Amino acid sequence: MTVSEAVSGFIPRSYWDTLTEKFILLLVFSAFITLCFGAIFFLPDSSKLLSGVFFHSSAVETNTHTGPDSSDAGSAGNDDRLLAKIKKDHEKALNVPQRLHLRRYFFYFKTFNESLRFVLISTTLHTEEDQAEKMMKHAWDSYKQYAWGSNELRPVSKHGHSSNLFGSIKGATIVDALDTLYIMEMFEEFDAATDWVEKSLDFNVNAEVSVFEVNIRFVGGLLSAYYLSGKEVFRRKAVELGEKLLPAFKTPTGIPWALLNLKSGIGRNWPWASGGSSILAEYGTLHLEFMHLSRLSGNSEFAQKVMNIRKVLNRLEKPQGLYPNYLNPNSGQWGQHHVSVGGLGDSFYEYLLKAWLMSDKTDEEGKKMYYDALQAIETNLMRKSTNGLTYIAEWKGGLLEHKMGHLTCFAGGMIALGADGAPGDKTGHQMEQAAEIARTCHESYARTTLKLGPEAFRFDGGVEAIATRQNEKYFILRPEVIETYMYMWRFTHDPKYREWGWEAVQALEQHCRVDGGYSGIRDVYASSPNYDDVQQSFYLAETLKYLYLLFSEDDHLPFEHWVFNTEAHPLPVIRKDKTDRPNEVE
Ligand code: DMJ
Repeated sequence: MTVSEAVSGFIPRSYWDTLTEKFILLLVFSAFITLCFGAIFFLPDSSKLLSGVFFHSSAVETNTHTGPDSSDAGSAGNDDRLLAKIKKDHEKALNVPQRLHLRRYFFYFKTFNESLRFVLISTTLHTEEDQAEKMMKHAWDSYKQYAWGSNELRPVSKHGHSSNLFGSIKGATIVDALDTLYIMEMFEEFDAATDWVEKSLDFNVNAEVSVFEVNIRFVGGLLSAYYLSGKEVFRRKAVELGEKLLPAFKTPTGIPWALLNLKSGIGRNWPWASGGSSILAEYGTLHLEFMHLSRLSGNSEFAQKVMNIRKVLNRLEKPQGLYPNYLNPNSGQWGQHHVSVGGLGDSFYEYLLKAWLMSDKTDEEGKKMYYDALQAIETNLMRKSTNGLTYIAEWKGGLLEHKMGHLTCFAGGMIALGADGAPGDKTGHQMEQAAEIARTCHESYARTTLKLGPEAFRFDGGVEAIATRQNEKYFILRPEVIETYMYMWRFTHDPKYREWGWEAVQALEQHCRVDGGYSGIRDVYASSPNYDDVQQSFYLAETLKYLYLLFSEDDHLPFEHWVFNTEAHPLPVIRKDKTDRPNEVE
């Protein structure tokens, strides 16, 4: 006999039934209350969950020290200084809109800054990441010591070097390196560079410059420096230079000249370019910077100029859907039918894809042009060697030249970056293509004596991924292969990409590092390096930055918020929602 049975004998049945019901109800109710409290105390913090979905943790959050060295007082002090520095930079920028009276102003740094979703200070510093920073320090210090103010450094003879691409504009290395210094938290060096820009960077020169080179290195470098630091001088200089480039578009079609005298505004094309043509990779690599110039100046002319280039291209018949490298700016007709994803063509394709990504995926025209072009490239230019190496050949009037340039190796990263948006279920296919190209480019390094890639390698005459011509055996510190490793690492996390990047670091240290900086080499198949004595500005802008990012956390300049211009200068995605003003073209 149970207790309830015993008790029930003294109490009327109906009363007992009512009591049981009430008891059960009470039990259910208290269980419910316990559950609710449990949910409040034990479920994960919902605000953190939301911030994971909508925002990346801010620099401030990551440095409240969840990282491995949170107990390290020295490091905490460092972080505090860095945070104070970043805050100061950003605060200065908050005054920007009030100071501008000249034009209608589209861009609000404060709003932009509040919506910044990238981490400026990583929580962990890998040895490899550290190594990239040490290399940057050596390259920068050497430039500063021997060539300060010149465009580039001659690291062996230890003096300045100037190529005629920049006319008599000076300081290409300083402007190209600004954002790398900032990203690597080399703030003392960044401040020295800023000071030089403020006092000495001068575009009032009576000299002819390459519109493309000046745009990707100077305009791109200044824009990134502005978006990272918020310093007004960079915005002002970028817009000033952009305005000086506008006369290049004074042609019957609006397709710009390759060369422009910044004082007279007179333009012309390279004398060697087919029938006076402009070059696809040059006029096609202005879009990202010019859209940002319109946004930062309120002057829609920049955007109109680059949108017009699209119009001209879209009116033209394309052989097999391909874009020839030469286009006459007077007649609007194609020149010689030479198609390449390397030199003369490369960054045109890159900018179609990135224009779409940078527009917060609203630029449907750019998107369509990119995926259509990539399909035509796959059909007509992409081939597999006898031993299974995928490469992108060059196309000359329907005939293939089975050669791939170091420059073409950027395509692995580009295809990976675009794979996610590929139409018709092609994402997996494009990721495979990207991985195959990365493997081929790695082979082009692995098959040399010095373990650095040649300028161009061939797939004919019984060779695969090897340079056969003496004038294609040089290596000038180019970034494209490392760039592709960086994209592939971010998208796949396959450790081989970091291993390959590390191989490149070792080869650079062993064969290109000299007492006065880093030098290119003339023959990667020779048993020891013969230096060309030039430290290219893109070595600091691109090669070392991509190496650093390859070994950084993924939330360091995440791709969903930043797009890299072709010189590796990060530009923010222009948001279509109200958190930021769109790049309206009137
Ligand atoms: C860089 O200036 C840019 O990446 C450009 O698009 C191509 N060449 C160099 C680096 O190799």
